[in-house]
Amino acid sequence: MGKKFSKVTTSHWGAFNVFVENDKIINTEPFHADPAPPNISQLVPNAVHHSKRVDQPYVRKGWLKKNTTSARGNDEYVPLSWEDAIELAANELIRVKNDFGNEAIFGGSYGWASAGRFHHSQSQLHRFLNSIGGYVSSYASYSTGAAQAIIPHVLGLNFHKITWGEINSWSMIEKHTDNLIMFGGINPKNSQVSMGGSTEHDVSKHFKKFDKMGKNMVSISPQKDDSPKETSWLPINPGTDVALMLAIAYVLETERLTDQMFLSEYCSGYNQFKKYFLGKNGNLAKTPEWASKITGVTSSDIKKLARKIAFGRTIISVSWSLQRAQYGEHPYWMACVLAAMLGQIGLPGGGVGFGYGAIGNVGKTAKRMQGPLFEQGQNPISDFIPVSRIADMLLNPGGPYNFNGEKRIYPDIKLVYWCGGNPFHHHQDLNRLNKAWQYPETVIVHEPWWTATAQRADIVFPATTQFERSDIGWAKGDPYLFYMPQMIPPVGLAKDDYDIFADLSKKLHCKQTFTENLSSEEWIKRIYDIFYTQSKELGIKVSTFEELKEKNFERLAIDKDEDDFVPFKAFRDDPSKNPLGTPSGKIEIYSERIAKFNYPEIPGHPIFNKPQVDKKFPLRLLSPQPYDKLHSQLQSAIEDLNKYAVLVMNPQDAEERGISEGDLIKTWNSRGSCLATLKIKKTIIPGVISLATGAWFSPTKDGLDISGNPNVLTADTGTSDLGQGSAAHNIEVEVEKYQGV
Ligand SMILES: Nc1nc2c(c(=O)[nH]1)N[C@H]1C(S)=C(S)[C@@H](COP(=O)(O)OP(=O)(O)OC[C@H]3O[C@@H](n4cnc5c(=O)[nH]c(N)nc54)[C@H](O)[C@@H]3O)O[C@H]1N2
Ligand SMILES: Nc1nc2c(c(=O)[nH]1)N[C@H]1C(S)=C(S)[C@@H](COP(=O)(O)OP(=O)(O)OC[C@H]3O[C@@H](n4cnc5c(=O)[nH]c(N)nc54)[C@H](O)[C@@H]3O)O[C@H]1N2
Ligand SMILES: [Mo]
Repeated sequence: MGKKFSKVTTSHWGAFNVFVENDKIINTEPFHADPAPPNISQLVPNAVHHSKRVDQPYVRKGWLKKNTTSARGNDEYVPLSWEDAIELAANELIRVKNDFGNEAIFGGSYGWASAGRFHHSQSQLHRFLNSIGGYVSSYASYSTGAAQAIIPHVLGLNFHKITWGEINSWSMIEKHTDNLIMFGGINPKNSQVSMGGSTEHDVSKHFKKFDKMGKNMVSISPQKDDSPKETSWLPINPGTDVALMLAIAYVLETERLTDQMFLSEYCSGYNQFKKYFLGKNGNLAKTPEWASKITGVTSSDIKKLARKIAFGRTIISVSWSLQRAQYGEHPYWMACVLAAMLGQIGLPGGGVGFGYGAIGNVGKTAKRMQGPLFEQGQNPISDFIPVSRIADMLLNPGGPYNFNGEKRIYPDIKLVYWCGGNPFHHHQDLNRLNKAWQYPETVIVHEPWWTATAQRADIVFPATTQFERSDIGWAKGDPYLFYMPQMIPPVGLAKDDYDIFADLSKKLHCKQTFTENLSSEEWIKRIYDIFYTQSKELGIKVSTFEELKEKNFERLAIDKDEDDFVPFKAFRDDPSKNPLGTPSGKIEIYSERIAKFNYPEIPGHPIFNKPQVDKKFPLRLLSPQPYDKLHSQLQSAIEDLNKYAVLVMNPQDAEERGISEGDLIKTWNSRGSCLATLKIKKTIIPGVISLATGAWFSPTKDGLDISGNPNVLTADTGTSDLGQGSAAHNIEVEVEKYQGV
């Protein structure tokens, strides 16, 4: 490290130049090859050197004194030396292991942490916990919990395999698609981000091109801003997409616009499903007139849309947000059914699309190769929870719950270990989580910053940020490879997660298993060398480790490989030779297996369930991803900019409530309340408001969250017994001008 230099690094929001002077990051600048660089990097210099960094290890006073009445989130912290902190944490891990077994340790530790293949926080924690005998893990993600459960039943494939394989690339859409029908939009704002990084942000560019080509692009969403201006907007009430899809199905069927051959050859159960939407056997017919009242889309618009998409090549695209809501499995199932009714699955540029734009690398054509990987080892404990059932688990040890056909029992957790995530930003109904969080005997957290989660830990280890260590940067779907150089020395007494676990593993007598006697530098070289050899075997030219270190980054020649890949083509070409992984081998419009689960909210085929309403709270709250940051990361720098949380509302709702642009607004429901600044926009439909995620939960004594975190309002219900996913979107609330100070 010199006195003054600049180098490139990467992050979940892409690559950027970092300028360093006297061991401080003083500036960042966009990466030359990024056509639309996110502004997020601008927060880095302030955030990294911020006073809200955890400067050394700490222990919570009440925990140290075994004071059971002192509450997490409302206590003081005592600074510790590294030696004492490691000793304390190691002894506590040993105690819990001996007294309760490893099945009392929860190490799910959901979160995005930072880019970098070796210093990936969750991998580090999981490898460490595996070395000490395992942990209760978590399954699936907040992003796509419901999708991960329903899609294998319907299409017989793992959802991630579809996202990274069986999907039309942007270039296939460009070449073949006529109708791009986007439920929940496709938003370049969200495509700024991708796990591990997205270097060339080009989603907006695609839309400009599609527009010139005259494609029919319809965004069906409560917010106009959910897709680029080149698309046409069909406003819809949140949580009602399935009603619209059913009415489209009704028109297709009654006007004989379905592909009968496709439905009989490639699908099972259409006839059973047909009875439901046509209104046989005591069902109500799902006519456009029926759907119009529910969705707010006129019946003539519904008919027009159905007739239009029946001709030409059509993609039914569903954003991830659609399934991050109560009953979120249904829109995903129904999107597959619509694409099947149109006979489009398996045709180039046709079928169904999940999560285009949700994260930047979906739909990119770079070869999906295995990147450099830090092995986590085997977890001897098989118990897990669906990821967003954390509060349920802590509140109901030994309690039963349903999940995807299984009757399961919640484990009795005594120790929670979190590294690289912020549950007090990301979980629903934070006041409930706050209660549940008091139950375990010990909570250990590694964090660079005093986040809301760090403030609720018993032992806090100060972690380095990605700028304080070197690593390899690589992401699925991205053609770039980075050597991420260390830019500055660790801030305060921070240590790398790896070194913290190495020290703990020594005390727990598993240092050899955890570290294999390698330093982090040696590990990085080792995992890179394996990647280098594997790439060579695949015929892909990559630099040696030393060369990459010298070059800082390189662009691999891997983009064109999957250009002409047609998802589900093998199945379409020969369904008996290449059946799907469903019980019938076909697309399951009706699923015997799901029907047998006997979940009232999700019978054997997709249905429309009315979102819960409460007259006391007439507005519906959406809580999408923030534009100017990644979740709650670098939030200390955002707070310094006096950028308070912003609540978006239609002028009609504002007028009815006598509130104006810039007012400080209290949003509340039966679960909690929070503050945000009002922004009035016609781009959101009346009756619906939007407050982005990303704040550091900061409740006052009276429980009012002044940070503006929508999760004090959201419901911790699970999408359904099938997926048990996060149901964050579409929550009932009311607002008023805040009268306090
Ligand atoms: N209401 C509502 N809530 C939601 C959603 C929604 O749509 N609506 N979306 C959900 C979704 S999809 C997601 S993915 C989650 C995201 O939730 P999270 O992934 O938990 O959010 P982040 O803020 O990215 O948390 C990552 C944390 O890791 C820390 N970190 C960074 N680098 C390191 C490191 O090297 N070591 C350690 N130890 N820590 C590090 C960061 O400081 C940060 O606190 O939110 C969910 N919550
Ligand atoms: N800048 C930035 N980008 C991100 C992230 C970030 O933190 N910052 N996080 C990333 C992560 S982890 C994830 S999982 C993805 C999430 O990607 P998504 O889940 O697709 O995104 P959201 O922002 O939750 O929601 C997108 C839009 O869906 C609309 N919507 C909500 N409910 C409904 C509904 O019922 N029907 C219809 N038709 N529309 C609805 C809302 O208007 C909302 O603006 O984003 C990623 N991208
Ligand atoms: Mo996510």
